[in-house]
Amino acid sequence: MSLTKHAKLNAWIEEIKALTEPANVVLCDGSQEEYERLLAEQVKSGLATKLNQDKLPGCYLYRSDASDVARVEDRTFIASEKEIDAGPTNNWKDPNELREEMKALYKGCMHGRTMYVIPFSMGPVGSGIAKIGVEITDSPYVVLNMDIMTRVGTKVLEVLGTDGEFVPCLHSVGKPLKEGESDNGVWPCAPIDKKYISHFPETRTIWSYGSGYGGNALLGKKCLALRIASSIARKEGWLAEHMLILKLTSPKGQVKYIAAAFPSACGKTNLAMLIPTIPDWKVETVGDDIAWMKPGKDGRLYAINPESGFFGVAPGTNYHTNLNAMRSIEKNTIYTNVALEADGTVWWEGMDNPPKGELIDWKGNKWTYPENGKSEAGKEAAHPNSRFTAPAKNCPAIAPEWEDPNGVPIDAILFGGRRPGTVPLVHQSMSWNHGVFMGSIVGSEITAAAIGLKVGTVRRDPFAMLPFCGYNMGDYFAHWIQMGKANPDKMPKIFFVNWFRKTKDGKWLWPGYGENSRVLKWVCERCEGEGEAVETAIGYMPTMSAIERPEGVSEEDMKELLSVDKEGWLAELKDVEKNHYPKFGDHLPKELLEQIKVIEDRLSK
Ligand code: O2Y
Ligand code: MN
Repeated sequence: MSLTKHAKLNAWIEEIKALTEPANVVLCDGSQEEYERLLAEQVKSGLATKLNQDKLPGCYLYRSDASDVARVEDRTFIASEKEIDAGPTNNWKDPNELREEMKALYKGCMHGRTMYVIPFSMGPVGSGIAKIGVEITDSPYVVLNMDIMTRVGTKVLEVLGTDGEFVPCLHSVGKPLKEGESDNGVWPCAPIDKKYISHFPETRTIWSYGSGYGGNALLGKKCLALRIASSIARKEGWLAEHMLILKLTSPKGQVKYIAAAFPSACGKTNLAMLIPTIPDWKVETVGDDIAWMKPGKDGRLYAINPESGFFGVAPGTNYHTNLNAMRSIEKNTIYTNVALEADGTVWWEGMDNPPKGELIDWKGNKWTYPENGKSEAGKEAAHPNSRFTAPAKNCPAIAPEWEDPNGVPIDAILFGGRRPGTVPLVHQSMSWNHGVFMGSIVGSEITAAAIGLKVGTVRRDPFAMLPFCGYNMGDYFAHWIQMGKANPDKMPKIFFVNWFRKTKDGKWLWPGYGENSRVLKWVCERCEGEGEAVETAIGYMPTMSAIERPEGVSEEDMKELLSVDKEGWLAELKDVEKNHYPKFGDHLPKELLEQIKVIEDRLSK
């Protein structure tokens, strides 16, 4: 009997069933009963641990295989028909060859397992901005996490109707079970050279094999909401971005919405949940990772958070760095690869207090807190990429309109990175194209020679989209430029922020965290046509009195934070011109090269 009313979906389910040969097939309804039943099965099988239900109600812990702990960029492919359409920054494979290669792996890969069919919506169900996906997976962990991170179930099928569009997302852990075999409490996955995270932009399909972890397996997130959606957005005239969304309310009650893109390790989740230090300002969260922004009838960009949960990094999260995240993960949360306390609570490096006693680390071994309080690299109790999956509605600062199907109108876009030198605390672009230039040069300075780059050089991550752009990044820049053409006056203002500026002797110049609200206040004022600013060679910058100094920041510090480092910028522009832009060849829009010239000229005056 057919599982749904949608003929194409039914045919796809049958095709995958015949290919992967599961023991049985379940259509997920997204109900609480289904979620709890699955969790109970997972605890029974030894794959999940029920945490202390008095202290962490509804919370569970998973430990993954040691080889399956993060996104695998080397094994992530954009299989466009033409190689040039994947561009210089993606791994390309011929789609037909890749399909054959993967079909051989998928053949019989679900033996002994249940094949789950998960209809999900990225964005509020039925929203004009939302997209529907269907993930077929043999991983109950994926079903549970998708339940938190996306809107799953019957309502999605109703919107899909008999012929609605959906993105087929196929996933298998790549570990078929022999007759009578079970996982025996061990996280199933395939070896690294058998892992594939594949995207077929022309057919809008996703095939993932061999990993059960995070972005490799929860296919709504990076695969659909960024790689496939960015390619769709280019064709349809909107933007699918790796951006948080914030709502700010001034003491006068004026509301501004800000989207912001930062490379990893720049405190994106902390900014998304910031608690302001400036009196009577309110900051609320709309999203912490992804923004889909579409022009509305009035020409403004309206953004939705396509997700419904947070998949955040645990280490470093504490009541000081991110109170709202800590509150969000006190209930109904799935923890992955954090350490377990004897009382059934969790611990990770960078928590507020040392552990209460001996722990079980993320590998399942006994672990004792080192006397100097510092975990040795590679011997942490919690894996550095350990995660929490928590419902967004748990967040005390979630904005009431975070599920508005129409989205929220974006007033400002921020770009940023970890830049100890050159880049000031904040500067505002002079035009849309100047803002696109800012996005295109985003990056963080290399602090350890771990990745084969020289310490002190900038590792560029344009728009924080390097691993997530589903097509040629030169064309992506051009798409951004194009987006500014229809209604230039209605587009968000663009800013570049840098919370990570240091003195020459290595002292932080800016305290960051809640104090960043001072910079956000200036951004809001600029959007109102207010906020004292001076025009400089690199853009508009706040005057010395425009941003009130936080405690501990001297006038000298502030001067340095708000100065234009002429030599540094000239070197930056040279680096962009010589080492960054040439990668994009003739797909690089001329408007970006023009920006280099214009800024160079202004600096040389
Ligand atoms: O390691 C993973 O699989 C997750 S990566 C991730 C998760 C949440 C938000 N952002 C990211 C990212 O890599 O940008
Ligand atoms: Mn992210």
